[in-house]
Amino acid sequence: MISATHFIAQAAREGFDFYTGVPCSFLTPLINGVINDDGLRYVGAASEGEAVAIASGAWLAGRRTVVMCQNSGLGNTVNPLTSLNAPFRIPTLLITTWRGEPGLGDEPQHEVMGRISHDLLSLLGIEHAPFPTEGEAVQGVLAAATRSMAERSLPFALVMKKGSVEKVELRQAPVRPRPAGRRADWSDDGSRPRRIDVLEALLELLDDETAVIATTGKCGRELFTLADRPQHLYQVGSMGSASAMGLGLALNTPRTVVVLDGDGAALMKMGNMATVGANGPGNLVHVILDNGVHDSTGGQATVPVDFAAVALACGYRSAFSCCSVKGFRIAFGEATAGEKPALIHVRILPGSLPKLGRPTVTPADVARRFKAFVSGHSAPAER
Ligand SMILES: Cc1ncc(C[n+]2csc(CCOP(=O)(O)OP(=O)(O)O)c2C)c(N)n1
Repeated sequence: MISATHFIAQAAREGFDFYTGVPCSFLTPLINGVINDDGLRYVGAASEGEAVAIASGAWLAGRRTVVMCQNSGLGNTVNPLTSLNAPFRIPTLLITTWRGEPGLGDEPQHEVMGRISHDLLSLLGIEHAPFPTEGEAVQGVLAAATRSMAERSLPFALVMKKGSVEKVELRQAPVRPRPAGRRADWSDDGSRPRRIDVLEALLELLDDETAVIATTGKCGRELFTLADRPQHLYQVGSMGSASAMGLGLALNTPRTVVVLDGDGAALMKMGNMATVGANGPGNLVHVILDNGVHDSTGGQATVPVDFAAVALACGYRSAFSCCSVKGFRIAFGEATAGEKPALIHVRILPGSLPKLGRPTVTPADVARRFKAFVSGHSAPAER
């Protein structure tokens, strides 16, 4: 058995300073140790996939990240690990437990995942090693993980057996609901804009210092077609992860972060909004471009939701509704000048440009260009 403080201190020596995840009883002492540590930030996520995206956003801001989860949550990480971390080459230290280890006599719901966890990690192309169970082994294991992450620029996993870490009592401040945020409705009789009209208006309104993360599908493709700049990140995959990545970034940079989401994507990972609201980054503007359909895949209907109401219920400090370019301009001005996190729900028309480009810069290059922009350096800084 090792102590959580020893692991955390050794990890800090390797530069790991940002933790996120979803608990597991095997992980309890380590998570408690991280939460108890005033020098560390732990972001509790609603799902393990969200945690992976939050960590990716934090990495873009120059942090070294750790994602902690139960192996039954590995399934929830598969989408961002394969379509975000892999193409964008974003590393993270993934600490996953080994519930259902054969011979352990664990609960039936862990049996299958217990049998396949290591194979699943290998299939995902993620190098992995056992989580250390002796104090003397910690430094070497972390050094090997760091080396692999630096060489491959991909996640590395440590698989934790039951009883690896000594018990730690949790000291945690209660999470209190936030006071009600402000709502403004700038819906008018103007004709509904197309997504490209809103993006054009946004590009006029944006300053050169703001970081923009665009959701998967035609949103990012339209943004790229209008303008390709280091301050843009086109999240070509990981549907639903834009706001989580935006959160991880916003918590670690003074820059304003604008997340461009789709209604389908926002619905897919609506738990993200609860995490955004609770963590309350004062520099995040979350824009949901709501065309009522999955436009990028042929226009299949989504379900109607009052996203401004959801945002306020989740603790966003302000939320705006609009359905015209004029309304969007007012809402964006108020959102950037006012209390954040802010959400702008823009109702738009389905449809896209007939000739739409796709980002020609590789995701890995987009990520490094964006990371350099966020850090304020022109040359990419690899960590
Ligand atoms: C996990 C996952 N499921 C499905 C898809 C396929 N897909 C790509 S874009 C998209 C629609 C996104 O809808 P929305 O967020 O509303 O944006 P819109 O296309 O309307 O701009 C879908 C379903 C995907 N990329 N990833």
